[in-house]
Amino acid sequence: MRLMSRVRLIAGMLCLAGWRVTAEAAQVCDDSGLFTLQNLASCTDSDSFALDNLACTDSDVFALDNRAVAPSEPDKTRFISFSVSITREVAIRVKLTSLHHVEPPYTGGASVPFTALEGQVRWVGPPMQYVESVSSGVQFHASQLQCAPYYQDWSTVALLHVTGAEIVPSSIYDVEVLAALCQGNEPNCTAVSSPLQIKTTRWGDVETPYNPPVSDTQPDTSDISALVNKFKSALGAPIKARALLAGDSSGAIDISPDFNFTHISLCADAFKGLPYPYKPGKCTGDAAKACISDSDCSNAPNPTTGPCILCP
Ligand SMILES: [Ca+2]
Repeated sequence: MRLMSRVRLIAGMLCLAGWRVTAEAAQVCDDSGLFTLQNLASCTDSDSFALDNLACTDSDVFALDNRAVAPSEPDKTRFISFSVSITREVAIRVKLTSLHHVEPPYTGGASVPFTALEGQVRWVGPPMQYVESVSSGVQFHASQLQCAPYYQDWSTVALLHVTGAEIVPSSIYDVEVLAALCQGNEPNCTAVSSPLQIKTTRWGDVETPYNPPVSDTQPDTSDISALVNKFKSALGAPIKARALLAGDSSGAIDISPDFNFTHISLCADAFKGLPYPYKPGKCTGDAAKACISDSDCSNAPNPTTGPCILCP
């Protein structure tokens, strides 16, 4: 039996067993392609396993990797964390699915969802190595989100923490991996993994219990205590990716400096019910003006600065 015939037979059997198979994915490679099934035994409901999780490389290796993007639990308030196991160049796309829908609402101010920016996509930028503190020297990898697609082999980065002005509390992100052949044609490319959904916790919610999954108001005093421990570099203190809260005017975090009291102060404000203090977008007519909705950019006295966007 020819290779692709066997592939189609396997796909058909899996389809009968309940897995999804998409027609467009089957057309990505020709008969000369190699087809591999990876990690079939290790998937769970949370792993976004799907048979349309197919990517074709320039070398015609037709691979199915159901663990292309694996989440790190539990989630964080200003970072999303995952690993990418594919050992070839791919780009990581982050769709801003739901931004800042705070439930229950903040008690000390308005809870405004950033709906104008929902549906936009960002890309994970080059991973950089950072330290938890100068004294500890414990290293980790993190990336900032950026507007342009960026391709590399990410498999050497065991766990990647991603932040940016767009990674905000009480939000939902869909993370996808794009094969190298998508370069220059990302919007129409079909060599894309299934999305992995990652949620952020409430503003200032850096320690268990987290919301979500709990539904009560977070943060509580244990979150503040955890950040005090981080400031003291105490054993068991949260990692930077969980503890860093403060950013620039749009909320973008500078990962490099040692953890400082600003983050504890913001957590204390959040404990008091104060809203998330940053606006992640910018007005097209004034890149320096932060916004969360078009009205932020179009209102008087400057009616020509809209709309509100994240990327040019
Ligand atoms: Ca908490």
